[in-house]
Amino acid sequence: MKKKTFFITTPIYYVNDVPHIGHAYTTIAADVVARYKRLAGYDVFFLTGTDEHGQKVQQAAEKSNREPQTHVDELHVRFKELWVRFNISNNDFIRTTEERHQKVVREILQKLYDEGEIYQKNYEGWYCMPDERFWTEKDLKDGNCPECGRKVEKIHESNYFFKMGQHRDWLVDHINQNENFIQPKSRRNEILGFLKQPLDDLCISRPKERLPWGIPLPFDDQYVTYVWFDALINYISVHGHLEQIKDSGYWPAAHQLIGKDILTTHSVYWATMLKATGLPLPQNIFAHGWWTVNGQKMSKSVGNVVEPNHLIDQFGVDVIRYFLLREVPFGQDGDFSHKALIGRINSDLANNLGNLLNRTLNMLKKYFKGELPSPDVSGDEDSPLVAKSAEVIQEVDRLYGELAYSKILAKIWEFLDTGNIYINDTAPWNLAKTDDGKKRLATVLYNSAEACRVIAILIAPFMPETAAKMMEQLGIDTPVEQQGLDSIQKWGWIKSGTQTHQGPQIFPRIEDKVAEKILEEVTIGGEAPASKKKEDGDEDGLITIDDFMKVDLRTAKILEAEKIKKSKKLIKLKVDLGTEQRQVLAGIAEAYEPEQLVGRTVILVANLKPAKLMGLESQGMILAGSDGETIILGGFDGDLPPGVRVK
Ligand code: ME8
Repeated sequence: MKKKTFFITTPIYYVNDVPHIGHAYTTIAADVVARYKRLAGYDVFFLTGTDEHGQKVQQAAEKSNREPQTHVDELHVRFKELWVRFNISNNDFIRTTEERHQKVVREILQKLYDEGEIYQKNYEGWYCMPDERFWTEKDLKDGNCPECGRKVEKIHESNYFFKMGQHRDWLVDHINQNENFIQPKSRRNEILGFLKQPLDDLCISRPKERLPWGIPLPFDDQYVTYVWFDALINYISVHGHLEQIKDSGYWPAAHQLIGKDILTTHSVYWATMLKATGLPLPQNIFAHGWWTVNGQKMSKSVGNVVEPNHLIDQFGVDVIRYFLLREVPFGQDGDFSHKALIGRINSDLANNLGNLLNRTLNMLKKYFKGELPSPDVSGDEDSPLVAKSAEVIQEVDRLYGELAYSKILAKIWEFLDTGNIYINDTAPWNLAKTDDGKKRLATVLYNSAEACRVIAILIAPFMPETAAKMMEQLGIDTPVEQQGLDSIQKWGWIKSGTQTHQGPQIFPRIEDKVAEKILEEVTIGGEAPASKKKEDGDEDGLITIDDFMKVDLRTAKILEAEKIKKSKKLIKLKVDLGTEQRQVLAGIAEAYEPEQLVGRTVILVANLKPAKLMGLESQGMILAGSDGETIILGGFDGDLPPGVRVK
């Protein structure tokens, strides 16, 4: 029988961006569903990729003296590599500069042009250069771009327009009739609110003289295609020519996952483009929430962009995959903090998950030399365990329909608790004391091992490496993918006689001291210094003199210095800035004694937002150099009064 198909997508990310946890979030979320549906027997197509045209790419390429194509060929790899590290199981990776994509964009443009859905007109209006978007006077917010708040420019241009406005009533009906088309509900209402206003036609061209880096319009080579019109088509160009899309079996998509920032382009531009092209709309567009870091917006200028490679190095892939989807209900905004991450590792992963597997394997080793016994003697405690398994499996399946990741994990953890309670209630250590008890013990440990296997299958979409490790320790050679969801529909798949091997703890606890150290480091060093990016999003890492001058560096004289009791690294300083005194916490306690510091003149970042470290406010940061071992304060080889600007 032909398998049912299932197509799921992420946005295609701007190739200029350095991938961060926001991008990873959407991609991991899509990956989890793709993996689950494969386990359920679907023929899954999971697509991600990069958005490679447009002004920002052109400008960045110019700055680095390269052809745009060379530039994007190099940059897109950062996304590909990160997805490999995150075990993302995408079936394809589309790039908008590929010919397979461009030809479908041209095909659609030509079709819409021939059918009168695209027309040319003179346009006068406001243009936001960074966002590459046109706005009308009424759209502007305080005279600036309503989307990003930056300055707009008045533009007079002849351009091509897609007759988007005529589709408004139809689109409103479609949204009303298809409850799942836009999720969550709050976002759906937002779009319905937006569609109460008249809908403008969409400018889909940019004159080549202003912006050559794009797909030329097939009917006028003086223009290139607007980057969004080009990019959205990736979701279907991956399936081939227009005629092939319907036959591919993968369109319409089951889910298109996006962040809330790009909801309008997907639920309005994309929907009307599809309608005009004669293709069905995706079944679901899910706009998830926004991640902040320690309560702050992730920003290149603040330098708090969380760099996923760094997190993977420190905590492992599965921990990050788990945390991102467990911590925040999908659809709501979330805050990333190392503290919350460590909390989840210790409570959910080390205590609950690790504990059930360890206890089970430990007792199998102790009482049965690691060999799984036959379950011959059933008892009162068995049926609640088996019943809970069935309930959880069913509920998890239902929750996948809602993309309720956090609830899915909570549900799986309910079963974990049931497993741990089962062991407590049956008390295998007591059963082991008598011959009769030993027969019952065999059943209890068989069931515990089967519970571990069911859990491994259920968590596999979220934590594929962990699931594989669990299977290995349980002595099961059949890969999770081959066992599939079918294998957990009926209790008792695992075979008696299987030789289990207790291995190292799959999630060791992060001890308090280690946790404290990690937290201290991230507070002092910023969440991920390596990921600092320029405000304008360029990847060359160079800043202008104006950027540099934004940092207000001043000479500061240390008046007082004192160690902070609970911290190995921090020293509390009182510094004189000439016009005022400040309290500054510096991570230099391992290198300097307080008495060595008093009287020195150091360099202070005077316009840094105050931060709280160990409950104390730090009103600035002093500069020091470190090779990882030695820390040496920056200073001057002569005397300067406090408060002098350093540049
Ligand atoms: O918009 N929190 O690409 P993009 C959560 N190329 N998700 C975040 C996030 C955050 N702080 N930051 C980014 C584009 N994302 C276009 C898309 S699609 C045809 C074209 C995720 O690189 C989220 O999925 O700016 C968001 O929608 C996407 O990255 C934006 O990626």
